[in-house]
Amino acid sequence: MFDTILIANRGEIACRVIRTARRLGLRTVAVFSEADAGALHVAMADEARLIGPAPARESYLRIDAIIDAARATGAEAIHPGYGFLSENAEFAEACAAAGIAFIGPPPSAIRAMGSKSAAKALMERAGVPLVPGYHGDDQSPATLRAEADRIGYPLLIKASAGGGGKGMKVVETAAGLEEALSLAKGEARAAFGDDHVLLERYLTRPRHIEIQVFADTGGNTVSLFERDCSIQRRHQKVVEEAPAPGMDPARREAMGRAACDAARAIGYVGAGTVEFIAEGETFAFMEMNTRLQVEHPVTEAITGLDLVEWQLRVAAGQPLPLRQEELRIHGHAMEVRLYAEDPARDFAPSIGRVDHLRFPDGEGIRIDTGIREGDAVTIHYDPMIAKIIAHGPDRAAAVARLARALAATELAGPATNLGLLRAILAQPDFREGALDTGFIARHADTLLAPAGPAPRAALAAAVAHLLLDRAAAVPADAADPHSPWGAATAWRLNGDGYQDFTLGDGEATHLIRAHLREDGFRLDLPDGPAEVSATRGQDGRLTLRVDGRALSARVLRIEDRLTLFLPGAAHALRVIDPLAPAGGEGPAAGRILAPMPGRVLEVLVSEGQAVARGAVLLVMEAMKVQMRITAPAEGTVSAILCTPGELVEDGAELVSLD
Ligand code: MV4
Repeated sequence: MFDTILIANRGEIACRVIRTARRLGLRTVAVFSEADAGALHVAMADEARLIGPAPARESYLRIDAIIDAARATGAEAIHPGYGFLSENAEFAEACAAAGIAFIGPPPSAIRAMGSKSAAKALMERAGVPLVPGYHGDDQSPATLRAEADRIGYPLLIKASAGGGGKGMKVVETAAGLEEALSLAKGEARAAFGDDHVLLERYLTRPRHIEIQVFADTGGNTVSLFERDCSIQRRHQKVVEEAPAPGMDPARREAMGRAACDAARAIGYVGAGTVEFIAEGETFAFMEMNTRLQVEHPVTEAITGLDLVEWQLRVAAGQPLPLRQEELRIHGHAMEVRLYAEDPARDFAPSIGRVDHLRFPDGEGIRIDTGIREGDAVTIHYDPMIAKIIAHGPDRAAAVARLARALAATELAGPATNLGLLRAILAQPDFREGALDTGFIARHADTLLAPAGPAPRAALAAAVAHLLLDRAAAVPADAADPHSPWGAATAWRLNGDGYQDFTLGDGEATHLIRAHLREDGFRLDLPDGPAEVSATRGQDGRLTLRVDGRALSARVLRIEDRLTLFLPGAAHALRVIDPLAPAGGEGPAAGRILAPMPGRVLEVLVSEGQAVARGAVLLVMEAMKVQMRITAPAEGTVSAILCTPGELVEDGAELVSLD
């Protein structure tokens, strides 16, 4: 086994690799960019080396800088994690040339899966099932037309060099073929510099089922069973689970065998994933990911294994610790990916400091994260904050544990997809295991519904928090803990009977009067009065009774913003000071600012133009996502302060409106 390994990655996967290496007694070296000097993976490693500025191209993708760091620290092996250089054959070769073990497959295996067409041809020869289609070199219009008519419609055109759904076009009927081909080829040329396409029969309600494989250098290859990753949004996985709902032993064995055949056909070594598309009884090879995947923890949960330990053993030349017949599935596991992205902005990445972060630690719950409270999510890297993984004796137990964990997760700072995750887990079809890749789009109206108005309990908790804060502002008498001033219950504060609070809730403003009572207070809430009592516990949580119902809540205040964590939901409110001067509310009025650093793509308005509320003013690109910047109110464009193509800082003024 190695003495020292370097982890050429960041975030949760770097932390996760370090944890196993540490358990096995290995010394760990982290690399980091200027943006990550204070990151968790740097703090966890035994040693850390700065490799360049924040942009990945200048740091985590710098092969030379990483090899230099390994040489300088005496690392004998490099774990690439996922993303970045993990599927880069040149990096694997550079490691070998430097006499450093690459903890991953041979470069030839990475290359074999690089082209979709070539991979399909290889898989066909290895007897791995494929979707009926055409993946030949002859790209002449006559051949593509003849092949398309042979395959039948609906048909799917894919870029040979593509991945992740880029350059895919569905053709419904023969009449649409030529136009779709020219669109697909144009996109493929622009995105990959290669306009080769392949044709496949289009499956309309497929499932994404993938097989985790492992191979050692001695020719042993095993399947660690399947994961179902059908719950995706725009080709981004959101929920992953193992085993796949409805999988029977015969099909599992057939898919496991096909995946091992695929791995053997390319001389695979290490951890890999063979992706299949499944519909009804059939399954077909899609692609192979030649790395450890984000969702590997669900496989670890059901097999009881540590896949990073297996990777290290295999890279050190050891045989696989178990044979196929020794591998078993224990219970069911499910993972969700918590992303910093904003549902109100079509899930564009959301950045900023994570002001508050609490994960539960219930039975069967695992949290993989590289972020601590106070850390920032930046534009430079993937916006995943954490993976939340639940394991239980069966699927219902795993879902229940995961739902409970999500209900107890508290995060304030960047916007997140936590509401979507909770909604998916509550969805009846999901609970029944009726999954396919169209699930989120089909249920968009319920899953992506905007947050409604704050419920009574949230308003009550907000007012209770503000009352208790005022009580706490009275100097406490440390020598007399039983002083009525220290017991922070509202009715002791003053004798004038009531206090008023103004809370903003989205567009609405609520004036809430709190009448002080012997044992709490009565609130005049928008939909009627409520009897409330509240105490604050050691951990800062409020224990409330609202209309006789007990509940626990946490209220977080940052300036005028209140975040309320109630069981299973968070609500955002604003504290409004009715005495503050009206109008000119802060810096935002009339000034349209860049919400994050990025590039201006297009300016859609001109000076002097009248715009309606919600009108698109310009389009920006940030974190690889296009975002439309809209008018917050009706007005007239008084100045355009940016130009298409310009790189702008976070908070830069883009347009001003009168
Ligand atoms: C397909 C398909 C339907 N029919 N191929 C999308 C990404 C790429 N890896 C494969 N993809 C698909 N290929 C045929 N012949 C539907 C998809 C697809 C998809 C696949 C897996 C997971 C999510 C998906 C979402 C949309 C489309």
